[in-house]
Amino acid sequence: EISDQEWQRVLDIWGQVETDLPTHGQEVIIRMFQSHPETTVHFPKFKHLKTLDEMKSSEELKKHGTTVLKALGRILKQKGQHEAELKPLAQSHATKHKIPIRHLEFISEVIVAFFADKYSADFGADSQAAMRKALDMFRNDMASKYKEFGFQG
Ligand code: HNN
Repeated sequence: EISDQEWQRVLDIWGQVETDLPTHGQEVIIRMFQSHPETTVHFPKFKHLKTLDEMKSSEELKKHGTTVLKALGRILKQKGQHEAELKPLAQSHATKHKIPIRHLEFISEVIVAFFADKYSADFGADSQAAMRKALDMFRNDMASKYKEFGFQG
């Protein structure tokens, strides 16, 4: 169960993230690629990006990061009532992209660590814990949907 206060903490920090989705999105994707290189296999279109500088200068990577954070923000704003937002995403990630739940966990870790670095004053222990709960819920619900689509994740 996620309390109103916890959702408030999640959406407060999200408000800061939304002031610049492309920069935040870029950083999340780059941190994920660097800390979990196995996630790059899902992205043939980024295979040519070898160095950190190349990743940083890729407009395509930035665009994808924006897409991911936009989708995540839409979900978080539902405060758990996210069936309509989640279903199509679970379908494409299960049946088309075949993204293991483990990889969803990687990005969750990256998001919490990055926000904690960047917003140390406004994203303290309670906010981090709230964000973790929200991302756990997202991932659990993705996992159940995956099973409905016949993907074990
Ligand atoms: O559903 C779709 O296929 C639309 C594109 C999309 C969206 C809205 C993708 C997406 C693609 C297709 C990219 C393209 O066609 O340009 C791929 C290959 N994702 C992946 C792969 C991996 C992946 Mn994700 N996504 N995504 C979204 C939206 C949101 C979204 N995706 C995620 C993770 C962790 C991974 C593994 C590396 C991911 C998350 C967490 C989210 C936020 C809800």
